[in-house]
Amino acid sequence: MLEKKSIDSLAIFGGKPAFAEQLHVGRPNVGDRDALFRRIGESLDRKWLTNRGPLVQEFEHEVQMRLGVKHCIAMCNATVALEIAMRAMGLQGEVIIPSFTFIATAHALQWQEITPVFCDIRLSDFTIDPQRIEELITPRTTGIVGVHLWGRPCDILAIEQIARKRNLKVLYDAAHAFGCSYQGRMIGSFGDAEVFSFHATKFLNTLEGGAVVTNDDELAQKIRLMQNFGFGGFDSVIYIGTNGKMNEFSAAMGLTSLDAMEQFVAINKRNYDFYRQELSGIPGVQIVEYGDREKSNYQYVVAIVDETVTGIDCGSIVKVFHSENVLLRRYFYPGCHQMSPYRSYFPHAGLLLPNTEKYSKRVISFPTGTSIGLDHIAGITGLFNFIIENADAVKNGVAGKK
Ligand code: T4K
Repeated sequence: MLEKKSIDSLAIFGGKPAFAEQLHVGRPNVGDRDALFRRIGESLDRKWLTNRGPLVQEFEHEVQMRLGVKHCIAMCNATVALEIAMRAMGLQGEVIIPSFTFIATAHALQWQEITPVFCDIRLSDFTIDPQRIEELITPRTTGIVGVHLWGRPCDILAIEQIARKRNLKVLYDAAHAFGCSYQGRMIGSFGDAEVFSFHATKFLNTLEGGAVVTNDDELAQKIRLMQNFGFGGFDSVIYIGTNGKMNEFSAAMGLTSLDAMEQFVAINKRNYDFYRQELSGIPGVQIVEYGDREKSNYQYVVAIVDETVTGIDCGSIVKVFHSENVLLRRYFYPGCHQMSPYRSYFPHAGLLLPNTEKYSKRVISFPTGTSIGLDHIAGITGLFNFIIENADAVKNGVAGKK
């Protein structure tokens, strides 16, 4: 790690990058390789590679046990899991979602010609604002999709109260929230269903993968049929379906990741605490907090940077870091309503989303996970502090390079 002592030594202005190798936000957490290869070897010996093999069944069972939920239907990824869950729940017409999320939340609806109606976030936790939800309900509204952003649960109590009163379905996009809790209960058994992502970049990964979890027997049965072409038995299709199945290698990775889950949490927590310590007290910079009262996976270390105080915007900071081989990300900028096709469908959506508009510009995600050590974090936070201390010069320099 190369320390920066002058503006000229920044890589963007011709200096040597601070890190010889790239540091990523989403480096996969990998458990015990021998256990993984043993599981993969066994599945090759069995010659059973997909279509709900024994490893997928074991993985589903483990998830159910750990979360205290009746059904886990493992899927090929969370996007397909969202699509299938939405369809099985009978969502149609309009569905209310936050705009401050990954684009898959919106696409999963639009893919099925259901209109995503974008709702603003509240500033206490950057999740969907229940006070704004009711204003968006129309006779065409059939449901609400809450997102547990960065693994921090949205206001489940308030959302479910509204849903009950207005007879709406509730699905949670829990892509980030495996291993997190809400009021002492594990995320996974709230609403009509919840969806996890087990993508390589997630806290717990199955290479690609996802799951729908639910306590609703009928819904679970429908989802199982839908993920396997609607097959009810050999040569018998009893429902419209698609292919959303998880394969055995993914389940092998998932089981191996589950074995190491406590270690992953401990490393993420250590990293988060160190980032918080090193970045606390910088005017205009707020590290998103994970309280001690709930379980968390600490997979996202996020800073909110207020340019009006720091004097430098997130876009410029990210550019400087990328030159230094630190691939900071802006999860999630801009809001979905600013992306295609939504920005042409709803050109004025931003008027109803002042918090999303403002805060999506201010968000930066830092590298963490098992491949990031305290030395890396010392280097990253040192660089961050250097950039903020020299905000004007860095910002002007970056602007001059456009
Ligand atoms: N809902 C929410 C709220 C989500 O955040 C997501 C996914 C979904 C739904 C849908 O879940 P899936 O259908 O994917 O299961 C990444 C992930 O691809 C995506 O899963 C994730 N959210 C999103 C937050 O991040 P990108 O487009 O930013 O990925 P990419 O290719 O830029 O990679 C991110 C970083 O990770 C890079 O710096 C490279 C690094 N990386 C990536 C991979 C795949 C590695 O170091 N190793 C790897 O194997 O979306």
